[in-house]
Amino acid sequence: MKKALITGITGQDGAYLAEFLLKKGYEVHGVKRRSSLLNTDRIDHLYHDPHEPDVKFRLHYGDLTDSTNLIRLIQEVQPDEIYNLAAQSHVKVSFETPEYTANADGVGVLRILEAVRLLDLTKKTRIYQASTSELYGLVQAVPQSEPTPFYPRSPYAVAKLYGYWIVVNYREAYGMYACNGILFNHESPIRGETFVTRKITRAASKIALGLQNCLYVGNLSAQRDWGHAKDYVEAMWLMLQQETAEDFVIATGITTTVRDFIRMAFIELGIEVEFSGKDENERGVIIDIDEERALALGLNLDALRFGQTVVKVDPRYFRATEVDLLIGDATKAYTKLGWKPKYDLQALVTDMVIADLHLVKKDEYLKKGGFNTLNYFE
Ligand code: NDP
Ligand code: GDR
Repeated sequence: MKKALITGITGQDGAYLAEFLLKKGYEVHGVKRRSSLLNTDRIDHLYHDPHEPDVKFRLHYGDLTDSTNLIRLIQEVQPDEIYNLAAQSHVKVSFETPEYTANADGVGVLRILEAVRLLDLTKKTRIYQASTSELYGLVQAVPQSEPTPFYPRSPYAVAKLYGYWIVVNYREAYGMYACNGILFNHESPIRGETFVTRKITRAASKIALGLQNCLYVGNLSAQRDWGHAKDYVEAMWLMLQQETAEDFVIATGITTTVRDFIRMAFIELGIEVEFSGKDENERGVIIDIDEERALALGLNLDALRFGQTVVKVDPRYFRATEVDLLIGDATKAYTKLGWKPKYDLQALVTDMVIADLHLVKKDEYLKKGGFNTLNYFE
């Protein structure tokens, strides 16, 4: 039975990858940071009491900023495969925490590579590094593929640039099986709530139920190549099953503006939104409501009206330096890995909106029954 060690297990990709590898028969070890509250919601369905027999999924405390911890964990687990998914992964937040981001997202990668080398596991342990389309940053050429030059545009991307190159260097210097997945944006119903897609699908659901008035966003014209995280974790695994380690772009090849993603999310709920105005004054207004669809979804029609402003721009969400356009060319992955995404953008939007609508309704139902919060301070 193969053993995998996943850093970032509590994140979106960590959860989907753990589920994927467990289905493949792996023993999965996840690295989790200590936090004052449990933050294992995404992986609770995979967890079993470690006292039960034959437990295939185990969690360990750890942190990418702590080398001795990583050395001990890797020694203990002796993994066949390490998936380094842990990172301070929010681009905007990286402008506020640049040093920490460099430590975790850049030097953290080195710590893993060094641990494997020091423990003499270079021939046994294969390493996947979560690299990113943010490396392309300021557009040099489109679509972006493996040979496209990098031009990072945030402390996050610069840290990931170090991670990318240190993986290449250790592969060349020590013959390690280490590779970079240059993954374009991938989303899902368990995407972090502050990334733009999830922020949109949650807000659209709340607005449709009359629980929120308006969605405030930043740059509506940014274009992203959005795929589904479920498809992308399969590509990570495929990269570690090849004869030789190589780096791969993973993308859908379709790019969409934030504005169009918003339109699609509202349309899913039977609400048509039209945008007008420019830059900071741009806004999205309801121009049509498909009442049949809205009623079928249990929306609050009384709370929705034509002409209602449901999207506004708030410059606080602008970035000091922006990545305007990402569109990936994953031909190498199609040919060499035999990878192809199963979800298109429409299927992704539907999956996210329906899941969020359900979640918001559930929260509201619990709130009405007085069950959704425990008020410790009353
Ligand atoms: P998430 O933000 O959902 O998850 C990040 C994970 O890393 C969380 O489990 C988090 O733990 C953990 N983490 C953060 N800092 C540390 C640290 N210092 N030590 C240990 N663990 C830490 O990200 P995603 O799942 O979306 O992304 C996974 C990886 O892929 C990241 O490296 C990201 O940069 C990269 N990536 C993501 C893309 C995407 O579109 N999703 C595209 C390309 C690359 P906690 O729960 O405690 O915060
Ligand atoms: P990104 O994702 O920066 O591409 O990084 P995010 O969803 O945060 O932003 C995408 C684009 O939308 C614009 N935007 C907003 N973004 C957020 N978060 N909130 C807003 O209100 C908003 N309004 C407009 C942004 O400016 C940007 O252009 C993600 C992360 O998962 C990284 O870890 C990963 O490496 C890359 O994707 C590929």
